Amino acid sequence: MKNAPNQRGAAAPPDAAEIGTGGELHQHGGDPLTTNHGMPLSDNQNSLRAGDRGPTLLEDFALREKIFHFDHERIPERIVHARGSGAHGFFECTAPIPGLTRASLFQTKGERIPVFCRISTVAGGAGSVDTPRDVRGFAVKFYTHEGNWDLVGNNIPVFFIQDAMKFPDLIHAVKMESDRGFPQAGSAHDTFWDFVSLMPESTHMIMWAMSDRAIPRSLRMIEGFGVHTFRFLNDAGTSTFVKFHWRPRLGLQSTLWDEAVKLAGADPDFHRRDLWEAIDSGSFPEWDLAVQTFDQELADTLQYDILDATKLIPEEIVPLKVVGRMVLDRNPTNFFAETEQVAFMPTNIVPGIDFSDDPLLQGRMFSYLDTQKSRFGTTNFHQIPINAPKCPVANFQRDGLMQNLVPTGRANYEPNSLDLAGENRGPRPSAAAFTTYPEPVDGPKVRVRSETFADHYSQARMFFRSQTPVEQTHIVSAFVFELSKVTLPHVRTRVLANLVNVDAELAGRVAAGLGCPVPPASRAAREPIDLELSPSLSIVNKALATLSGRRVGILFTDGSSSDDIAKVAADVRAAGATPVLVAPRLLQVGTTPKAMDADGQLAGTPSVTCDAIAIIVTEQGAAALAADAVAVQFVADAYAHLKAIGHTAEAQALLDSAHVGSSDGVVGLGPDFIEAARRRFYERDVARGS
Ligand code: HDE
Repeated sequence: MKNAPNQRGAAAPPDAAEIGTGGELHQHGGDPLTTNHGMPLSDNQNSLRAGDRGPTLLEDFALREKIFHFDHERIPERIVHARGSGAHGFFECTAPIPGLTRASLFQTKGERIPVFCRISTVAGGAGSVDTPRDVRGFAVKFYTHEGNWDLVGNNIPVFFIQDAMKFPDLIHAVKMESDRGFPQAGSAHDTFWDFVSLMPESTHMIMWAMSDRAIPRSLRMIEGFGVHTFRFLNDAGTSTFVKFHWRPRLGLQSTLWDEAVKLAGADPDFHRRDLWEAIDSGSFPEWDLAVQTFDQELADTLQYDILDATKLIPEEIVPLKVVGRMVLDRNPTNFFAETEQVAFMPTNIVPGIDFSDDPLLQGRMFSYLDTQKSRFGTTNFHQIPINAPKCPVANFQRDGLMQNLVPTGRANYEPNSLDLAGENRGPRPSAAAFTTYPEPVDGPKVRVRSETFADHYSQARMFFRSQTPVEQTHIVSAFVFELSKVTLPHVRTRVLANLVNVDAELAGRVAAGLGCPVPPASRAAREPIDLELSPSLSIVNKALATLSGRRVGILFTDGSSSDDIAKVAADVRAAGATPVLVAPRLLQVGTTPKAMDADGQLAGTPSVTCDAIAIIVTEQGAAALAADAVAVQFVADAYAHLKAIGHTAEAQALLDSAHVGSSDGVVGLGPDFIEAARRRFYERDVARGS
């Protein structure tokens, strides 16, 4: 009889040969409940006590094991990027580039390899909300044939600082303040603005952080960037510089600040839920992976340094070439085992890809391995299934805390001559393996910042002036909001003095919003220049007209036509979106001819959770909803948040109560509504002059 590892047959005890390797967790219904050591337990409700009202006995090893394990369930959360959501998927090479790189994943058109992707906020703790104004981490682990390649990037193509030496200061400044323990997950406080105002190199990144990029609609609708310049190496060892870009197939989309704030209350897990539900329903998020490749000659023509992570190379100068796509098609089986325990490291690199001398990247190459030792307490974290490569691992590293492998043979050092020809001599280095690009290096050992890193304002200016007017207004509002929370006047003044170097009008508008004078420009290490604008940096310019992957709220109430509701829901589905039925009551709403259930009760499903709304009501229904503050807010918010509103003619009383004027995007139901729902109506924002 063969026994399953964690099961014991009631009859004859298994002999040693019959006991499996064991240890795997059986969760099948009806399996005997056991201790961690595999012993079946008869009672999971009561501790062992002396008499039914007596003290608990120290002997109760089952109670002690259970509580002991529970007490140690947490591992240290990530110092940064603690709050994240992950998913499995695949990367498919769509346009091989063997001339540029010998990396195995870019060789064969159509070849798919598994990936795990984790998208995160930066500043907040693991339990913080999903929608603060923050950078999003965008980390992908590619399980290639030649080891794991981790592309650990962000949704913004530049960074706050140029040198790893300043990273702990930056993070200390943005995280909750050390005496008071707040604010959580927010940059709108003294220490952050104090630090960045003293670090003019952060100005370009600050412009991005104040833009709508930092308040995304969905993790499925963000871009991703490797940020640093890397190298590709081909078979001949030729090096080409490369920057990596992820482009969402669903289009880039952000919320408005008011939406982000309301979402934080309506659904603190909005992004995590959105990603989970999309994958769960088979609507798999997808990104193109594109590269910008260039050589030293091109690098020499640029007015900034390609090793400076506070600079980007506009795609108008070096166009993007799509080389593959990533599809996330499977939710994690277990959040802790996978999303929490995944350990990304920029040093996880594969043959054909190499680092550049970017001083920020160089510092990261120490930090990630080091931090994993704190998080996992052992050097063996690479053996955890989510981190283990899906190709052979062969070396002489041995032992250590939580060693899960059982190496065979005598050879645990190299070279050895234990078994000259045979298996037992162990692995050897091979000439075809990873080799570092032999870049000549020469110079004195110094602690200096290169002169070529000195221009802190020109790209910030280029970014601001490349935005559409409505996006510029959002940036101004974000500065006003954040600086209004700063209590130290000299910090506000210093930020404004830096902004004058970016754009005098920007500084003037922010100062006007705060009600203070515009100070003289701060002294710039290098005078900013006017670079060519880059329209591709605007979200609005490249917004896709699509409903795909979006949510459309359908507000109805007693008396609404169930046929009309079904029709709009079908149209929404046909456009690739999810209809969300919202009513003042969850169940048995008195629609005709057939009563219907809602997906969400009105107060629990505000319109911020949707991308467009349809109002399907009778005159009576409209009158009832017009008297309901929650319904009025539902409609007013959809309008203020620039969303399409489709409605029955009878809905007018509700529209009037919500002060919805006649405007583009406020339409009847039918094809007009589906068409309108594909976009946001930025004209309303301009008209409002916010
Ligand atoms: Fe990170 N960063 N970082 N970072 N980073 C971490 O590693 C660090 C930087 C990024 O979903 C930590 O495992 C230093 C840039 C992402 O698990 C830590 C510096 C970019 C994630 C660390 C940087 C990133 C991290 C914390 C300056 C974009 C989350 C936990 C030299 C290109 C990955 C961990 C995940 C996580 C250090 C700057 C992206 C402490 C020292 C620039 C997406 O090792």
